[in-house]
Amino acid sequence: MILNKAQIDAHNEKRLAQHKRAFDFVSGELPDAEAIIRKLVDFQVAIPSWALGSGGTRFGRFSGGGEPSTLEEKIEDIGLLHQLNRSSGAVSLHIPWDIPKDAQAIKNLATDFDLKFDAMNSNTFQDQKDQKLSYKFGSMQHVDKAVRQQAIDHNIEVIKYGEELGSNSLTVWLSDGSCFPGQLNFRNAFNNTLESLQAVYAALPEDWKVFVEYKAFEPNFYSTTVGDWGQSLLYASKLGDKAYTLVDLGHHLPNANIEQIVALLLNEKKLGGFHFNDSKYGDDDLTVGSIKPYQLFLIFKELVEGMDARGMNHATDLGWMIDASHNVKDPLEDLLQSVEAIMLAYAQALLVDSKVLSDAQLNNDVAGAQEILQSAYRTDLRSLVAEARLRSGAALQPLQLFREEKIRQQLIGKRGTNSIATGL
Ligand code: LRH
Ligand code: MN
Ligand code: MN
Repeated sequence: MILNKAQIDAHNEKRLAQHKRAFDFVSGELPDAEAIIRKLVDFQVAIPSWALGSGGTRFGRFSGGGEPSTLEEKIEDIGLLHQLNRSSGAVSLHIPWDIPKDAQAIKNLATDFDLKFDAMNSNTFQDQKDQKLSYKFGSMQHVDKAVRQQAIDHNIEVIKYGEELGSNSLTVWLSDGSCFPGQLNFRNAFNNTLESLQAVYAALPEDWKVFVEYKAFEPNFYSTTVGDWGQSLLYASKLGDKAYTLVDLGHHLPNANIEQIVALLLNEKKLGGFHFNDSKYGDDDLTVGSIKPYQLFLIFKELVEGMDARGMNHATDLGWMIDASHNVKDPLEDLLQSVEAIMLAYAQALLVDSKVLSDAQLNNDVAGAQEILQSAYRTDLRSLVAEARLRSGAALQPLQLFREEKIRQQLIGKRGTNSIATGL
């Protein structure tokens, strides 16, 4: 392991007095800081295996060096993140980018780092080297039944890998759609996709869930066959109780009210999982909270309220995953920032007094309702999130420790400057 407990302790020791001052100041003003901290300690966000290398754009890719080139190295990187913040205790794998050659060995390695396997992701949006039929014109929607069957078989294979690793959910994102009017019969595309998903659903183990991820556009630019939450909800409803919608924050048309979508999906018992990221224009996959942190808070406010209304466990009843990666930052620093942004938004949402807000709503007190939300959002809860980390044995300032210990330089020393992570 690159990092040991003594290094974390030494880092925390140096910052303890300053942290205590900030923490005492904030927590003294809160009605129940301890309840928030307990929830923060439990909350874990899965790290996607495909975010550990520099994500390229279609114009270029600039590796920072020391990228993990095997599944083992990816798990080591996620283990490192989890040591630093104790909030990244799960991995989300993408097949075939991360085929486990020896599933038991991979499982053991993950257990050594205290990591679980969250949703497995299938991939029918690229053609692989030895693949028989092409997905150029779609996979589950395809006019040729043989292509649809190939996509079904692939998803069933992904479930098998997931079972070996101890995962219990499958995320299906399809790039299926069309680029030009007339290219596709929408109804046939929908019905073919539904039939294919039904075949995958039939192969789902008893205790598994399937998440149907939607996306408005890209790579298809005229229509997408699972293009929005309405379409995803249709598929999920027709499939059955084990099928849910997955919300990826970057997959909406501009200005979509994602918090309202989340509230309604929860209300319908059909919200299954999340892909966190941020964006300014499209599916930019930028660091969570880097562009629209208030939106992130509003989404968490709906999540907390909706889950509480249904007596759900925040930490375990939805699949929480990051889906972000790009060109210019160190991927591990980027992921530390994303997790921090998620924890902060969650903490702020926990601070909202739902009873007081509900009273304001019942009285049509619009200004009052806004005050309640914004005063939670503007409370600086960074020291609470840090306190949760401290109590779980993580670093008070994970990113600083990553830099102090020159972890990227160590990874480059071990893996070289040209190692390339599989993924986007
Ligand atoms: C599609 C997507 C989907 C994929 C991932 C690599 O844009 O969000 O979740 O699996 O990116
Ligand atoms: Mn996604
Ligand atoms: Mn995406």
